[in-house]
Amino acid sequence: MFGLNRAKKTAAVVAATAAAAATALLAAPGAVAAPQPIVGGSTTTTTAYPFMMQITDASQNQFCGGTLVSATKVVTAAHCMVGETTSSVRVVGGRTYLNGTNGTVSKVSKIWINPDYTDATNGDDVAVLTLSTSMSYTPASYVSSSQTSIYATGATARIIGWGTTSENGSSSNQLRTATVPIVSNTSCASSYGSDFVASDMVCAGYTSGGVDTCQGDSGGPLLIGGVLAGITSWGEGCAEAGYPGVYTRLTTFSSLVTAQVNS
Ligand code: 4AZ
Repeated sequence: MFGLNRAKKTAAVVAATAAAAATALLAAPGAVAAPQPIVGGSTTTTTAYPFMMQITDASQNQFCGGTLVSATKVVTAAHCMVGETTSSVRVVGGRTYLNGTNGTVSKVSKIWINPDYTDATNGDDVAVLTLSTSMSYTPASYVSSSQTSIYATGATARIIGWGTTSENGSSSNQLRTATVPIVSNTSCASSYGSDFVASDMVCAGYTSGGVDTCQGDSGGPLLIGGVLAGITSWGEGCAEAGYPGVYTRLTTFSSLVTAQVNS
C-alpha cells in the first residue's frame, strides 16, 4: 500500500544513480537468484512474538504491523497512520492468522505521529498509538537513545510481519519472520543516495537480496538481540539485490517514544 507506492516512487528517483550497481550484480553469470519468498525465513506465531500487533481498519483488515511496548502503547510507522483517525483503526493482538478471529481487538484513543514526519524517504517515520483496551501480551523492550552501537554492520536483525511474500505478491495469512544482516550506512547510501538519511534510518538485508520486508510489513519491528531497534519503513521494491530494506533508526526517536509511552 502506501509504503510500496513510496518504494516504487523511490525506485524511479534512485534508478539513475543506483541501477548500475544492481545491473552489474544481476548480469554476473549465475548471479540471478531463484525467486524466494519475502520475509523469506519461516512461518511463526504471536505466541513466539507476543508483542507483534496487527494494525487493521475498522473491519479488522490488516494493513500494517506494530509493536506493543506497554499494555496500552504500540509503536508503528508514521506512514502507516497518515490519513487515519482514532475511529478508522484497530490494533489486534494475539492473532497469528490474518483470517483469525481470536486474540484481543482494541480501539485506539490517540494517534501520535512524529510531528516532523513528511515522507518515509525524509525520515522521522515513527508513530505511537494509545489503546483503549489493555493488551495482556508481553510487550517488547525498545532501544534507549544511547544504544547506537546496536546497529553494528553485519549484526543479525529479525523482521516479522504478514506482508506480501514477493514483490507485488499476496500477503501471508500466517505471521512470518526472517533474519537479515544490518547494512553499513555507507553501503546503504550507495544504494539509495540522498533518500537514505543515516540519522533517522538503518538498512538491513543481504547484498544478493532474497530476504526482506515487503508491502504490509510496514510499521512492524526490526529486532536486534530481541530488542525493538527499528520500524519497517521503505525500500526499493522487496528483496531486490542491491536494495536492502530501510528501517526507522529507533535510537534517534527513543526519547520521543518514551514521552508518548509515559503520557
Ligand atoms: C511497504 O510497502 C514496504 N523492502 C515495506 C518494506 C519495504 C518495501 C515496501 C522494504 O510496506
